[in-house]
Amino acid sequence: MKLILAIVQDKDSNRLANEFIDSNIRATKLSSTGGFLKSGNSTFIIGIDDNRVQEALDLIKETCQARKQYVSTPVSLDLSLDGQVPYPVEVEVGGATCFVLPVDAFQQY
Ligand code: 2BA
Repeated sequence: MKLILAIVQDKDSNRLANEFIDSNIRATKLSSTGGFLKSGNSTFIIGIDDNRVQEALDLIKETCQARKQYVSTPVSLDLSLDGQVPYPVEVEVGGATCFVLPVDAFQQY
């Protein structure tokens, strides 16, 4: 058995949860926050048999799309001005960031 941790954008999370139900893939959805953008995203915990890992990853890949986002970053002006002005920087947020971990034991009570 493996544990997949999949961090996806909130916009894709409901559709992905429904795809998991349709495919009989058990998952838990957590609300999470990206460390860089500090905005909400969703993390799925998926416990799955080894022989279905690729199926789950394919489903995530098909369902989640990359999008561009703008983040307002204070930038120091290298001029006589002392202040900082917010400067919009384009960031491409990936469709999904996935980790696949081994599972030592799985028990349900
Ligand atoms: P955030 O940390 O909010 O990052 C959003 C996007 O900002 C990233 O998209 C990346 O394009 C950009 N970014 C992140 N850190 C950066 C930096 N130090 N400098 C410049 N740009 C930066 P993704 O890479 O697709 O990541 C989407 C979300 O997945 C992340 O949201 C974070 O919540 C999670 N994530 C990505 N890599 C991770 C990792 N190695 N470990 C844990 N979580 C990760």
